[in-house]
Amino acid sequence: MTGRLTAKQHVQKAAGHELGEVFDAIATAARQIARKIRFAGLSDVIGAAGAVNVQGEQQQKLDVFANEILTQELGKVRSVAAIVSEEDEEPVAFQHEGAKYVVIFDPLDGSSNIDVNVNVGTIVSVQEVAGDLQTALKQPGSKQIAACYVVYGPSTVLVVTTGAGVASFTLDEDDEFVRTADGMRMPEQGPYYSANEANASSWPPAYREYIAMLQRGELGGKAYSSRYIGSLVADFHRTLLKGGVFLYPPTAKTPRGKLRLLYEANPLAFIAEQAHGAATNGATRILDLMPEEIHERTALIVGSRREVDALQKAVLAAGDSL
Ligand code: P6P
Repeated sequence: MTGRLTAKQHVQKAAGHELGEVFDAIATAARQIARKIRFAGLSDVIGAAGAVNVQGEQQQKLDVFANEILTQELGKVRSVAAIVSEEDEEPVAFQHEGAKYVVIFDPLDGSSNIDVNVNVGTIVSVQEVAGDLQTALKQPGSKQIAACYVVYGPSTVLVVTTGAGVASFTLDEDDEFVRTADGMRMPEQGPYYSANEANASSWPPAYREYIAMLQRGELGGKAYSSRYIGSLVADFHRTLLKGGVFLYPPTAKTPRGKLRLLYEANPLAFIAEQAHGAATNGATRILDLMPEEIHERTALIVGSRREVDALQKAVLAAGDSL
């Protein structure tokens, strides 16, 4: 042990015992997912599970594994009333009398990248269940109690906010998530923009003009490089550490955006804002969006405040908002 705080101890200190237990369950699940991914090539867990999930996407075997582990570990925590997963059509409620949290997650985002050994991740949002579950799931992201993601890469890193800043934890040789950064701040402006430019022809024009403006170095005289991994958690983690902007605009195929509001955009927007960054759907702050259904999609532009503010200004001026 390095004498550093663990994720559970950090969350307990920042937000109390009950939430500490929730994050202990998430860390326990993440350890098992990380191990499964690390040795994926040696066992029969690569590739499709032969089923299609609620999103109509080919379920990968590791999606199923990650979903089962997170559901199992969170199901043991008395303060968790229910979970919502990208992999399940409906919420899964537990018989936990008086439980106050609903945990909403994408168990393994970007899992199709595992076959080529690219970073993938788990993304989690925690909301409070004051009344009934359906009401809790219609709260805006600004009501989140906590959020985190795990990026499974050369190292396994857990990044957490409980509303008092952003901390990161690295899985150590004792298989413990130990704190390696606290009070994380996204750089004011970054060197990278990150988007799938193959979709540019179907973006609203303001987005194309915005990228061209960055390429010309007209935002604060900054010359930009492009970085796109195609794994949301990896693209976000780089943006958090190095600054810049990640964009998934509306496209012809996904006019309401591709990414999911409840378990992708909201938790990452919460972490971004806690690190002095910003997140919008092009017209509205992500954390102000009022969800209508648990799997709804949104456009997502997230990153350093300077780039995100400039994008939202350009989209609103062009009247391109959704
Ligand atoms: P595209 C992965 O499938 C994912 O859900 C996110 O992790 C990623 O940001 C996005 O889709 C990539 O989408 O259309 O660029 O392949």
